[in-house]
Amino acid sequence: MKIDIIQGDITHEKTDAIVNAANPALAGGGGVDGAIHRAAGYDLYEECRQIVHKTGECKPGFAVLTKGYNLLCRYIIHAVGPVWRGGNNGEEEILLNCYRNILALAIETGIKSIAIPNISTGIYGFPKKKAANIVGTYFKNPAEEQPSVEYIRFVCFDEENYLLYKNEFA
Ligand code: AR6
Repeated sequence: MKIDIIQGDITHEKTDAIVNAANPALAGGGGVDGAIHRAAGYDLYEECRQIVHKTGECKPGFAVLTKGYNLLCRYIIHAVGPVWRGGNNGEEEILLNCYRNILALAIETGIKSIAIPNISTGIYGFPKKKAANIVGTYFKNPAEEQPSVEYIRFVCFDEENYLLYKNEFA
C-alpha cells in the first residue's frame, strides 16, 4: 500500500474515493463536509437523506458510501469521527474505528485508491498530534485488512496537520 501526504483541498482529488468528515445526520455542514457537498452538488444531499431515512443516522466510528456526483472521484466514503470531550469518552477508539471502517468499506467496494482528510481535527476538536499518531500507527500496520487498497493519499488542509503527518510517516 503506497502512502502519500499532501497539503491541499480534498475536493480536487482524483482517487477512486475521497473520505468526508461527516456528521451522524449526513446533513452537510462546515469544514471539509461543506466543501464536499458544495462541490458534489445537490444529488449528494439527496442520496445522504435517503440513506438516513432507510438505515438511520451514522454512528461515530462508522462510515457509509455514496456516489461522487460532480466530484472527480467515483465514490465518497462519509465517516463520522468523535467529538473531542476531553479524551475519557472513547474518543481515541472511535477515531481508530473510523479508519478501520473506511478501509473495510473500500475493500468491500473494490476501491483501489482513497484520499483521506484529518477526521475530527477541525470542528470536532480532536487534538491534531494525537490524531496523527493514531492514523500513523494504524496505517503503518493495518493488520487484518492487508489490502486490496493500493494507494492512500492523506490530504491535509492546514500546515500543522501536514507537518504532523510528514513526521508521523517519516
Ligand atoms: N480539504 C481537506 N481538508 C479540509 C478541507 C478541504 N477542503 N476543509 C477543511 N479541512 P472538519 P471534523 C480539514 O471541521 O473536525 C462539519 O460541520 C480541516 O482543516 O471539516 O471531523 C461536519 O458536518 C481539519 O483538519 O471536520 C461535522 O458536523 C479536517 O478537515 C463536523 O464538521 C477536519 O475538520 C465534523 O468535524
